[in-house]
Formats: sequence, structure tokens, C-alpha cells
Amino acid sequence: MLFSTGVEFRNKYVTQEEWPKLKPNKVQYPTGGLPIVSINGKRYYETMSTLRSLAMGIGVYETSDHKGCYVNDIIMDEYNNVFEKSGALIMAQNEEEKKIAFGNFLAAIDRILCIVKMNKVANKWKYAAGNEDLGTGDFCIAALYFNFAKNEAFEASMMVLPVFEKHVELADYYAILQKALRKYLKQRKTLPF
Ligand SMILES: N[C@@H](CCC(=O)N[C@@H](CS)C(=O)NCC(=O)O)C(=O)O
Repeated sequence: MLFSTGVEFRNKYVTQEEWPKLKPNKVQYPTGGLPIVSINGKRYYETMSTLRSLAMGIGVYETSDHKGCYVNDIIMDEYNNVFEKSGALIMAQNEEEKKIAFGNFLAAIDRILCIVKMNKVANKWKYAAGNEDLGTGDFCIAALYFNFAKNEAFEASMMVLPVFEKHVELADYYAILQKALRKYLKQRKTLPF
């Protein structure tokens, strides 16, 4: 979102090895978790609250558009649900648990895409929650699409892509996301973890 709106930012990545030493520092990491966004020295946590607040600040979350905000918020809540399911997948203890957790993860992605499709069709929207410009919901969908489905570094991407492709009505929408974020995706680093 920051890249596509031309807001300058710097990513700081933390490796698993570095994290245990950094985590107890409550000034830098107030919740003992990530991600954290630092703006002019003030630190913000909780991904969706931070995303919404940043979006308001740069004018891509129009609070007078109640319907658009509602749908963007639903997508953001459902996005959290996908991440909860990915957490369960990481914690799975054996093959059977992994299989169930992965099925739940795919189902959560499918659910979010059904919501996008239903609203786009009913409202004749170009984007997930409106016609004006990419919104917070679109960036959530893009994060799922480019990190889990179109990312060779994610070993299960071949199983995630069909969930997206199943929604053929969204093919043009994925192409819009791809076009809008092409520049960012080209320059984004492939991380060693
Ligand atoms: N509700 C939080 C969840 C954040 C979260 O789960 N962070 C994980 C990484 S994605 C984390 O910090 N794990 C390391 C730890 O808790 O020590 C948010 O949306 O920002």
C-alpha cells in the first residue's frame, strides 16, 4: 500500500535467530510481537489497526464511504482468520494434524475470495470494495495472492493457486492487482528465511 501510493518507507527484517534477543525490548516491541510500524519515533502494533490507520492517513480509506469501509473491514478480519489458520498449520505436530490444518488454511482463503466475489458482482465494483482505487481489502488479497499462491519460495504455492483460480470471475481482478503492484513485486527482496 505504501509503495503503490508513493509513501517512502524502509523495511526492517528480523531473523528467527535475532528475535529472542529483541522480543523482551518493550520500547521497540511493545507487544513482544511483530509487525511493528514506526512513524516519527512512535511505534504502532496490531497489523489491521495499523493498516487502517495508515490508509486513513494517506487517503485510501474513505470513512464517509460506509459500505466500502465495511467490506474492507470484513476482508481485513477474514485475513486475520487466514493467518490464525496458518499459525495452526505451523504448530501442527504430525502429518494428520498438518493435513487438517492445511485444509482449514485453504478453506479460509476460499472464504475470503467468496466474499470478494459476492461483493464485487453485487455492486459491480472494479476492486474488492469500490471503484475508486485500490483499498485496504485489495492489499490484503494481494498479500495472500503474491505470498502464498504466486510465490515459488512458498513450498505449497502449487496447492494454493488453484483456490484462487477456481474463482474464474476474479481473473481480471488478479490481473489488476498484478499490474498495480508489478513494480513493487519486481524490486521486492527474496528473503533468506
Ligand atoms: N494480532 C497480531 C498478531 C501478530 C503475530 O502473530 N505476530 C507473530 C508473527 S506473524 C509474532 O510476532 N511471532 C513471534 C512472537 O510472538 O514471539 C497482529 O495482527 O499484528
